[in-house]
Amino acid sequence: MILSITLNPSIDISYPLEHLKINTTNRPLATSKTPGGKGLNVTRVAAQLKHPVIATGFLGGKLGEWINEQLLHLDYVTPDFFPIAGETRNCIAILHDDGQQTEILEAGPEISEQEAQGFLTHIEKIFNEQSINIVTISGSLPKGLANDYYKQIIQLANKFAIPTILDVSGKPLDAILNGEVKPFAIKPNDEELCAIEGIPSTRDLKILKDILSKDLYKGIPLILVSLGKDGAFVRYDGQFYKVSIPHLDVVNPVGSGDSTVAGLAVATAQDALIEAIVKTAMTTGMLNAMEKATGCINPALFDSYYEKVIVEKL
Ligand code: TA6
Repeated sequence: MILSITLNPSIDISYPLEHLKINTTNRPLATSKTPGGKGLNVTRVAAQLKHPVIATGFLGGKLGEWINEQLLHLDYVTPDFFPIAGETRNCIAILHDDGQQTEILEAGPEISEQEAQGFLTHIEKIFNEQSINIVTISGSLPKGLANDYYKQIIQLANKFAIPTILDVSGKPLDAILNGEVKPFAIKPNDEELCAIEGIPSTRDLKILKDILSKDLYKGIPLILVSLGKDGAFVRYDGQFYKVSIPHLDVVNPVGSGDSTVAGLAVATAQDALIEAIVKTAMTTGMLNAMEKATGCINPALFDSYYEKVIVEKL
């Protein structure tokens, strides 16, 4: 069983537009609204692989109720959110001009000290009562939570010997890299990794290898750096891997990183070997990019794309 943690969920609104016009009115021909925030995309894709998931995090207000309601209808998903006084947010993705993607992400509600503490007790209860074999932690920290809040969650999971996959960026990721408490895996993309280093984004494997060899990345067994159409670069137990993927006709790349995390989580929960873990993760990421909906895959295509992922030891 996966426990997916989304501290700042959202209703993801997608507006496809042929052309985005600035400083005037745009009228999308279609609109889709889905429960989102990175962790809920992880949840949906893991469930599409028929892997049971408990989805948790903070939910509040009418938008929170809508998300909970939607999740209740999904097979393999059990929502178990911690209620808050604030209102859950909306996030907008505008897909326009031949594959461009402009996102408007609300900050979300403010979490009180009491709610922050309450949530830690809530997940401790889940760890005690459910048989969780992996935890995914994804997305931005809502206002009111300290940058080391993810550390507290990982510490709790570590106490129960449950591995964690952390997919966050910016200061919360810095806090983990510079701290003593480590997750099992992280999944930065090239931009996020290079931002930590303060260098322009690069996909040069030699440079990426030098970065991941630094002390800052010690203590994290699995690091998967996603490189978009160029596949991924992986470090697992001190060994480096280059991962190549086939050419894709990309329909909507939003949520592909989250879908990669879903694949990582499912294969890790199934005790797969590293090559299979990486292939599963890349396959779910690719399948998401080929769907219109965010955080969604077509499981019927899984095997054929899985075969096309090449993992080479370096
Ligand atoms: O990765 C895409 C996405 O998950 C959208 O679905 C949207 O909800 C957003 O990212 C949220 O990101 P955040 O880091 O703010 O949680």
